[in-house]
Amino acid sequence: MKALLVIDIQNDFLPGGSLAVPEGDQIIPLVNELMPEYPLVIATQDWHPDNHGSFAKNHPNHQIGDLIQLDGLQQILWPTHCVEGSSGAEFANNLDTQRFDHIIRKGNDPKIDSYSGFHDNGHRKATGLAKLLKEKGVSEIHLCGLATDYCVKFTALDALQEGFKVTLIEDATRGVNLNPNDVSNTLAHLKSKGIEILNSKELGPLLT
Ligand code: VGL
Ligand code: ZN
Repeated sequence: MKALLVIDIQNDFLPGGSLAVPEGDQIIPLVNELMPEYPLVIATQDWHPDNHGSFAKNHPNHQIGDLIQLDGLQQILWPTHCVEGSSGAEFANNLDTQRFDHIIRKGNDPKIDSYSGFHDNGHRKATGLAKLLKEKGVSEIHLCGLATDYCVKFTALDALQEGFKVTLIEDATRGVNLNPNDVSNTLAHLKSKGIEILNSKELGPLLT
């Protein structure tokens, strides 16, 4: 059975948000079209306490974009985003959230970031997503959402490691591109690991 994972389509990652992904809003109509095609749809939500260690403002001697060590792991410092309960953390208002069967929140621990929907960045704690997918009999995961070069990437790699067949729907994702080639390098890396990169138009016959 297939499942669609909808990664972090939240206001702060859309144009106008605090960590805006260029064109992040443009994937929403397509994601709304795709969701009804899957027997199981799971959304992730980046969900940080205000004192989260990935926020530049919580490190007075550092700026956005700096690399620091956070509890033993390398961490990029981000603008404050997706603070639990804030409007920036809410799903995009034109996203059809009624189609979600489950929501997985991640990034709650102030001492560690969590790009993947499966584990924190140190693989210290699981979110429960792998267990849920296995209990439902899922063998194949299709991915869409934000951002290609962070949360979508690490969710895809963890999904592969958990033994799922993984497909990324390229036109239903957008990336941050802190460096100009980050998205294209990410897609090449994922492909080299065995993740299929498809356009939504190529999915048709696969969605049965
Ligand atoms: C994300 C940076 C920080 C993402 C989340 O959803 O890709 N990126 N937190
Ligand atoms: Zn975050």
